[in-house]
Amino acid sequence: MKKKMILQQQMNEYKYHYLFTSFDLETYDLEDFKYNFVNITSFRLVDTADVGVKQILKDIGLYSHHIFKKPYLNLHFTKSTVLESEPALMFDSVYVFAIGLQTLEQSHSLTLSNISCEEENSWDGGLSLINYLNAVEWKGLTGPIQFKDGQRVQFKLDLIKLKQHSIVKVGEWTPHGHLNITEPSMFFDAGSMNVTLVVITILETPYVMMHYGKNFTGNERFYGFCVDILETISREVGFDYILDLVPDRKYGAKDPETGEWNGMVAQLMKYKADLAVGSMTITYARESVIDFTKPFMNLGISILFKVPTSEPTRLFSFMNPLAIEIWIYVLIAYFLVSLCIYIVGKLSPIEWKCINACDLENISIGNQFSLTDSFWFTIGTFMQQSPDIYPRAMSTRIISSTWGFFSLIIVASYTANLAAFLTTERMINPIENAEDLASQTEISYGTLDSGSTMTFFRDSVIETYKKIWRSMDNKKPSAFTTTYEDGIKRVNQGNYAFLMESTMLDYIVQRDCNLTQIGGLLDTKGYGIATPKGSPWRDKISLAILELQERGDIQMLYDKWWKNTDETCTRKNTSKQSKANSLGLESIGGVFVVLIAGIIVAAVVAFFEFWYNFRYNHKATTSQSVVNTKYNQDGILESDRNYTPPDRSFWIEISEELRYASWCMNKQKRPALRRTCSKCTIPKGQRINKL
Ligand code: CWD
Repeated sequence: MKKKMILQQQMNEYKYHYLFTSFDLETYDLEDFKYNFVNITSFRLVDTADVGVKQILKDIGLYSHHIFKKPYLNLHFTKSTVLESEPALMFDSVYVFAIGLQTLEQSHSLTLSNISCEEENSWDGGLSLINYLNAVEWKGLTGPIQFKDGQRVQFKLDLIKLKQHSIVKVGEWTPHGHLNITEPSMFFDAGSMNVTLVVITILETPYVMMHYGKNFTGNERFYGFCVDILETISREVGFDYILDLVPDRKYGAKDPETGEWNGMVAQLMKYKADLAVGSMTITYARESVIDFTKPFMNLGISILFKVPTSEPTRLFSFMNPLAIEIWIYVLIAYFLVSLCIYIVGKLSPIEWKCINACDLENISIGNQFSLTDSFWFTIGTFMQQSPDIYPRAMSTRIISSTWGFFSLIIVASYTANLAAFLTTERMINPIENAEDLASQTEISYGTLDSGSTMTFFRDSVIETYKKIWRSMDNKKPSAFTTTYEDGIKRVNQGNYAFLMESTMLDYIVQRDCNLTQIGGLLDTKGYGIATPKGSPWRDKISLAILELQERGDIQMLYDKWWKNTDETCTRKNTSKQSKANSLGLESIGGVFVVLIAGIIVAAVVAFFEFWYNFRYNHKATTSQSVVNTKYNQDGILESDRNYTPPDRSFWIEISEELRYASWCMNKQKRPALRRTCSKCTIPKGQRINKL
């Protein structure tokens, strides 16, 4: 299989084993396979590390320099310090032939006689030369050389294997001793090997922290949540590790202009480390250049902000339980209902009462719903007091009961919400979520530099987040902080919000009561352990992470580093705050609808009552069995036997009545409509003599 095909099929992983039949593996370009733990095994003929081979190569170099003024013969014979097997074999055979000839020359003359084309005359020295060649024993470029019956019998083949950084000799094959493997561990699974991985990390409380001082060296310097996880995983999977800090103290972000990566991502891409452990977020951009294990922790971006100050107590705080528009609507409803009762009372004949009913001399008729009484009646009902006016007509009763129901709901809602307001401390919170943050300019905000939070806003297509990014990007001095501690410091100074990862945010707000989380999570993602692309450790570590999660080990470690410390601050329970909100129209608007419906029904009923009365009086005027009335100077209706009302239509009557009502006071002219006093039934034939 060609190298290109192996790469195309992505068969360059630790799962694949290749046995090369060529003796020239060392001369191939294996850069693409080196760090992927692909198993490549082969034999080699020329051991360039051998002292004898080195000496021969040195001599060839000197010779070529002497003859061609070049360090090596330019015959595609060599490639830097390695030697292809074919030229090496050629060199050895020429050398052996030269030794044979040299030995032959000592007993034979090497001048050749003429050759005849007719006769078959063999060369006398030929047999001797074969014998001398068979007798040659020499150590050439391809190892020890010895012949038996014209066959080379003494030679060795080195068994070689591709290790992470180079090709190493792992055994030897000889025709007599057969295969002797000197490095058996090289053929075992990476899990059981005694390997030491280079692990890079970044300081981030409580994930990775550092002991400073001479007493701590090597891996002992580091401690924290991620260090504990790494230690547990290394025992599970079976590897040793050297833990060190990433040189530029960055997680890793791609420069959009140069396309270059920095931080831990760059270190893994350059194969300078085998693993990157820390609060390293799995992102799409990173996943395309390095590999991540399964996440060991889930999180999202949130807003860290200073705890808002308490709202100062105001003189009119008692109004807070209801929204201001509700107060206005209640006031409007009060005026409307009072006027309606007044008008409906006037229209409804039942609301007209005889005064001095049995004194036929002074009989007069009055209405209990004067304008001031209507207002008094409505406010009395609203205040849950029983006023001394009792509506008698159906229309006025409908309005009264609807208004009573309205008052009951408003007063009950107000009382309940007032209790909540009095028991909770109100806070002034200038921002509630990311939208609030984006739409204001007073509070500045930022993220950690070159981290996934920064790239989240930079690459987002959501308008709010794009706006946040533009604001942060243009901010002078920079909105980005080199460490998250800087961000917290700026939040504590005030007027600054820090967009950060929720796990870290939880850790901070549990310890600093002056800080709080604003809103929910803007996204969801996870922390994983990063490896170079194609690393065999990725799957093994992923399995270990899943096992640790299922066993609850990761939860226990979380509790250890987040909760079981004395540093946590005791916070007042602020959960009630959000519940004590002013009641708005959307909560109690329905009660206004009921009230309006009641007013309309009452108006309709009043209309029919008026109509009924009109019909009744129309008939009565002809029979003369009722007392006709008129208004005296004091505005009281009085009976008037001399008064004969004009015979007018219903519509003129009702408009007259409404016009009278709109004058508001009783001290007006007599209305056109004749009123009846039910209590004053006049015996047939008797007439009222006097007003
Ligand atoms: N990181 C970040 O981008 N924002 C944060 O608030 C914290 Cl605590 C860390 C780095 C991030 N985890 C990454 O991998 O880039």
